[in-house]
Amino acid sequence: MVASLEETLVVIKPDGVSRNLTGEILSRIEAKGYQLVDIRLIHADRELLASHYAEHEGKPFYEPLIEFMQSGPVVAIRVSGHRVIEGFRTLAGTTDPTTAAPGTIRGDLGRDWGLPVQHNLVHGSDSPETAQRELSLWFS
Ligand code: IDP
Ligand code: MG
Repeated sequence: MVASLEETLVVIKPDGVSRNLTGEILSRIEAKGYQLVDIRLIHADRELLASHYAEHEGKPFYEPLIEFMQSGPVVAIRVSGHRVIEGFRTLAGTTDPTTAAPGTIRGDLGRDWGLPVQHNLVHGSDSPETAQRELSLWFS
């Protein structure tokens, strides 16, 4: 029996788009073998971001995060593949780009800029439940 296909939400954050890394990031997802199912360039509003990042409300980086995510366009992508949720988070690397492993998107392309929120290029859903919720928010 073959495990069922999975979908995840990837968002290329404003730093990735403004640094012209959209193609590089899409290319890593494609080269890994995942399918791009849908893609949108969006200027996200506060309502969408507050819902997307609800779990972080009250944390010290919450307001800077919401402002950063509104600072320019982002690219939202619906990506599919077996174990793609876990697989994309492995491609992305850990949250802090300074210590993210070389070979990952954050480790190769990101760095610390001394700001209250980490500019780490990409978001990826972290569980099947989160992926469903986030995909319906960004692709409704
Ligand atoms: P993730 O994106 O690796 O899943 P989360 O913990 O969900 O990380 O945090 C959401 C985003 O908030 C991160 O990608 C990063 O931009 C920012 N962030 C998280 N933790 C910190 C922190 O301790 N300092 C600054 N920014 C943070
Ligand atoms: Mg997260």
